Amino acid sequence: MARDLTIAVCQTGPIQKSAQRSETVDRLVALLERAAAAGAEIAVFPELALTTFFPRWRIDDQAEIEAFFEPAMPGPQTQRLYDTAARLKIGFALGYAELTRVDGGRFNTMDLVGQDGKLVGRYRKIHVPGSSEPEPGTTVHLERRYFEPGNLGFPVFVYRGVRVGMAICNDRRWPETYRMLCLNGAEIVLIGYNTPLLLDEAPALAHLRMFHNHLPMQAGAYQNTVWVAAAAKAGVEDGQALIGGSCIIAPTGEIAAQAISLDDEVIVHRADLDLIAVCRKVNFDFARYRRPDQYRLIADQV
Ligand code: CDT
Repeated sequence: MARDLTIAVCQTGPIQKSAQRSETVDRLVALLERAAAAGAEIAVFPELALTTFFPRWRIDDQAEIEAFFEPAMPGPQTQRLYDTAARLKIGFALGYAELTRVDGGRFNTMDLVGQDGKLVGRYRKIHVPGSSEPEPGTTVHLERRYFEPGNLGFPVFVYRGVRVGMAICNDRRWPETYRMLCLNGAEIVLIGYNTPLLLDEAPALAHLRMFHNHLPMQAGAYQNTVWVAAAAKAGVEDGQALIGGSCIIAPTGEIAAQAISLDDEVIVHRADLDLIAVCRKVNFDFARYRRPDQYRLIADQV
């Protein structure tokens, strides 16, 4: 029997610092409703989809920092999104800043929520980029000030019978992300990102920002025979331009659907999961051809 899953990517436009959480959740609910109306069975939202991308600032005030974090998911402000998922029977993956209840850990996290509005699984960003203090000549990007590196590995969860993994922004540039997820059996990788259009440290690469967005995701999809669905937070957010280019990529490496705006936008594609086996047979039959005994350095050397 043919297997498929209809995926929606819910790109958002900028979420300014001045936006109330309730306004932002309104936007996410509207996107989820549009995704469901278009026949999607699962949706992916951006990284840190509930707030502005606050690591662009050095903040010292702990109360101000904590206001960007979610101590519980769902919480009073986000419950409506989960209720919408259950009502419309569409699950979603949502990026947010997680404050752990027990020990106050802080992670850049993405949760996968099921068609019943209940948590299916959690991923915490492994490749946390930037620094903990501003560095001269470099775009301020202080994720390492606010987030610990993820400690949950690269888990894969069963969603409506489909094996789904997640990755967050900078993770998408690393081949290890896709290989780990796919060795764990992923058939679909859901990604959220916030990517500045311009980097002070590399003006010569400015024209390549979108190419370098799609290149690793297309390569990751192709080399691991997996579907990739990636949602950007796009547009000018608190004075910083973020790239869009949200997309759905087939295991062939082809872009099957792509956003055309820098605003709230939904793109949808029916992912043919049988294509994975076809692509795997052509070039990437892991069980038959991979040579892990020859790859030791990949795991042993940074
Ligand atoms: N959010 C995130 O991971 N952004 C990074 C830019 C880092 S610039 C220091 C990215 O890879 O898009």
